[in-house]
Amino acid sequence: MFYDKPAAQWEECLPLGNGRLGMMPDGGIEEESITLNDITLWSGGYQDANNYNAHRSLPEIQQLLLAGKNDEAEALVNKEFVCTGAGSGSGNGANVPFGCYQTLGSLRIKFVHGKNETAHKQYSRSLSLHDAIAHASYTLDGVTYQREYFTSFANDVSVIRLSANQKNKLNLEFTLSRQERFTVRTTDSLLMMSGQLNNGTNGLGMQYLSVIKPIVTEGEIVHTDTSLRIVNATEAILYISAGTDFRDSLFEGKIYERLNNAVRTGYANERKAHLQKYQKLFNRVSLSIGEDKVNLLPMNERLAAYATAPAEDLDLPVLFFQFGRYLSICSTRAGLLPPNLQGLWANQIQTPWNGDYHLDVNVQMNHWPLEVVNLSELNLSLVDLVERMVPNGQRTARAYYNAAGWTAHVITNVWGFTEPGEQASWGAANAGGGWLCNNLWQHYEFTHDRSYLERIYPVLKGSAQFYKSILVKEPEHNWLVTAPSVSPENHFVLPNGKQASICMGPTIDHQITRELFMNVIAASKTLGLDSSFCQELEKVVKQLPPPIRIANDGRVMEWLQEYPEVEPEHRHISHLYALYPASMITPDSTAAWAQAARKTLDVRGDDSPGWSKAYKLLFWARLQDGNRAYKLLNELLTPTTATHINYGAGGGSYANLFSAGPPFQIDGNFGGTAGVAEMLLQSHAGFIELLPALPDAWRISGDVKGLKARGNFTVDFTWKEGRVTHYTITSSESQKIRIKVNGEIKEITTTTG
Ligand code: FUC
Repeated sequence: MFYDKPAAQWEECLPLGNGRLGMMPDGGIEEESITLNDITLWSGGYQDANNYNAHRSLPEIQQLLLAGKNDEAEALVNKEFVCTGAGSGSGNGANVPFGCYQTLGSLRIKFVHGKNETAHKQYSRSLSLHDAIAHASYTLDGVTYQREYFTSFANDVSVIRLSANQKNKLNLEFTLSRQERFTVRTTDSLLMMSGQLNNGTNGLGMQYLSVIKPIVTEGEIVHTDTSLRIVNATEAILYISAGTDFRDSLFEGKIYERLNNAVRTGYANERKAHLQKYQKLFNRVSLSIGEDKVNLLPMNERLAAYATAPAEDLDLPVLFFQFGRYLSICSTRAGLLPPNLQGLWANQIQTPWNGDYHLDVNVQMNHWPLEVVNLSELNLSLVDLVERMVPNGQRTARAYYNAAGWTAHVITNVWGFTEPGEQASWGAANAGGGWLCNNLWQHYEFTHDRSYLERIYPVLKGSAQFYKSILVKEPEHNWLVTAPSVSPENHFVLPNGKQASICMGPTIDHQITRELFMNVIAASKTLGLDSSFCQELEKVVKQLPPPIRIANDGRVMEWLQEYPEVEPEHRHISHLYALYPASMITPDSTAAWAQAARKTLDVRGDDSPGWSKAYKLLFWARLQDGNRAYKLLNELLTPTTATHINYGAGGGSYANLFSAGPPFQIDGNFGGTAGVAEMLLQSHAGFIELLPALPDAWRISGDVKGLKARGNFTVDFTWKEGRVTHYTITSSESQKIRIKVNGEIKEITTTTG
């Protein structure tokens, strides 16, 4: 990714990250601003926002729903069935107990250049996905200045190397700051910023510390009270170490330890160790489509050119795909936290929607590519997060539904929030817990790791216990359904003309319930556990509504009733959960359902926020319509600079390839990456299929190595003129499997490796 100017907006800065620390330099010439992040830095704190009386109003809410009085039920939900306190603070929760993911602050570097020339020459700024290293360089007054930045996967610090190609020409001053809650200190050779965020109760929330140590060649370091100056040097290396006390009271010592380790290791060795660790993950997958061409256009211009002639730049979708893999590697690691709404990168105190974990598609989408793009272990931070939610989820299940097991609604944070949100229309969705279980299950489907299945089984079982104990019989068909719930964030018109969201049995809930129960049954058989519980689940599955019901107009029904919709083009398409991420619909085995899904998508339309476009791309890939999937992918790559919230439309990509809702939301990147993989390889229908949704524009030729299929198979293949010309399926032990290649299903024996 290459640019010929410094970033004009934050969404043009190049993101670096090592799964914990993030850094986004803007490449400024006279002054550089670098946003710093730590994935754990959250305001707010642990709280119990359960309304323990809520279950008392459950019978009345359910009676109102059974009587078709959804509006009255909704009023009661708003009164009794929401969290106590401020909840998410309407998405602005930085100073309430829910909290907000926040920027760690900015590193500002002011450069003092020579006095003769003011205009720079030969500016360039770039990010290498292959190395996870960014560069900037320019010539001024006859001196070429270079900057190299990386967040090291080795000693877990960020590193910036600044240099001049003439002796003693490097003069600069740097400082650390934040919009609030910070103190800066210096010693002879260290710059430190520390502070404590608001926990929303007594103010004494999470503590953080950042420390920078410069090492200079031929020059000296001078300190002021709040900054360090580097005078007449030729090279300076800034080592930046940072952390928080999130689940770690000994954090300060570790910050200095990492800093000292990196300084001792030295720049060249740190860089080398960084490359080795990063590339171990990144190099697992290679993809090329058409002939490899070197594209020398700066990214802003390249995106603009792509928008008018996508077929001329077949490498851009490949870059976008690999960029998504890069962002996953950079924004999470096993044992830490999953990527949030902005992954790891935030430049505000009040990040949009608190930069939280939204459970009605967003955090799940963040993890959709991981298995197929061969980054399986990066799913484990989500597993940790979910396990830590369970204790509060059990309290929530009891408080609101008097139910066994655990549940979660629409939002969670690093503090284990599982209560409904503060408003019924979006906050009372029941799908959150079950949908998370789908992610946990996918990791098992791809890896077949039995000890992992043993680990997650109690979480899946607890969620199944919850759904089993809350289902009620609806009167028309005697199906067992959830009540109250909502179809995520959507609303409808009642016969009395009023609008409502609260309902009984939204389609997504019973699709999730069915899938979860089937997974728990399969898991219990594999592990030889709980046979009587499974028999009970088997009985309940038979009483659930069918996964897909088709309305009179040929679309998939989103609710139990054919309510008129308030917003037919609504961004959420939750009732197609059965198509993706579940695998209840395939164009061959359930053709009528597939047709209803197509109709549903056509009426919804394609324009929407980035994540919704990515979801539609995945749906069309599952429907094996490569050209429509490609259209959505290209729309996801539409250049934009807009940063205001647009719920309905306008998804695209910023110049740094971050996905725009708008605003910046990383799920569009991850969903897009999953979408490209799904166009090339699918494995959910009982066999591995190569090129299930290849668009005409990509027929020419291609080569992919290292993708993963369910059952722990590694898949490599090449194609020419739309036909697979060579393939290898590798597994640890030789196995017979079914594979669909060039339209034909056959049995093959895998290669061992
Ligand atoms: C869901 C979406 C919004 C936004 C928010 C973070 O609520 O409906 O578009 O993505 O998450």
